[in-house]
Amino acid sequence: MYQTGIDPPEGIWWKPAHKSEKVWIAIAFAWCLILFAMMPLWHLRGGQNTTGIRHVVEPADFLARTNEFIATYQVDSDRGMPIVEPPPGSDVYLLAMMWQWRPILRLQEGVEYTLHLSSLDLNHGFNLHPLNLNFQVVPGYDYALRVTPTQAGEFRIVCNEFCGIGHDVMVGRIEVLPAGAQGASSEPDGLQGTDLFVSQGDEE
Ligand SMILES: [Cu+2]
Repeated sequence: MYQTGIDPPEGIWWKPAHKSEKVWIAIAFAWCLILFAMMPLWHLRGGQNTTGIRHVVEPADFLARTNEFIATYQVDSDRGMPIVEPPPGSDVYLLAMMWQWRPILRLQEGVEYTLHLSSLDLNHGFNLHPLNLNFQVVPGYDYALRVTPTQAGEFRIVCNEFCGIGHDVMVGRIEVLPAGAQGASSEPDGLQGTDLFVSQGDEE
C-alpha cells in the first residue's frame, strides 16, 4: 500500500530496542547527569575560574580610564601601539576593540597585578598564546582579574570570539620581564610549568 505518512502503518512495525542499545542510553544519560553536576562543582572546586572583582562600567568610561593609564605609564611604542610599563602591583588596563588589544603591556614576573579587562564594542575573547588561558571580554563589564605572571617572555593575545572582518588580525601582546629585572620579588609559590597567570581569590 502507498504510505502517505498520515496514516500509521498497521500492526507492530517497530522492534523493541536491543539490550545493548538500552544499556548505551542508560550510560549516556548517566554521563549527562555527571556533566551537569560538574558545572557547579567545577565552579567551586575546579580552580580554573578566573574570578575577580566584577563591576559594571560604561565602555566610554573604560576607554577614558585606559587612555589615562596609557598616558601615565607609556614607555615606548610599536608601530603606533603604546607600550605601557605600570609599576609592580598596580591596576592595569587592557581594552579590547575591533580589532586590537590596547595597549601592549610590559609586566614583571612574580608580581601580582589587577588586570582590568573590558571591551569597547562587542564580545571578544582573550586567549593568551601559547598558554591555555581563555577569558570572555564583554562590553559594559570591568573584569578586574588578580593575575601574577609566572613566566618571563613575550606572549600573544589572540581574539578567539569572532568579532568581524578584522578578527583574524586582532592580536595583542604582553611582555613579561624576568623577576629581579627591576627588583621584583622572588618566585611565587605553587607554580606549574605552563601557567603564566595564577589567579587568586574570589572577592565581592
Ligand atoms: Cu575580537
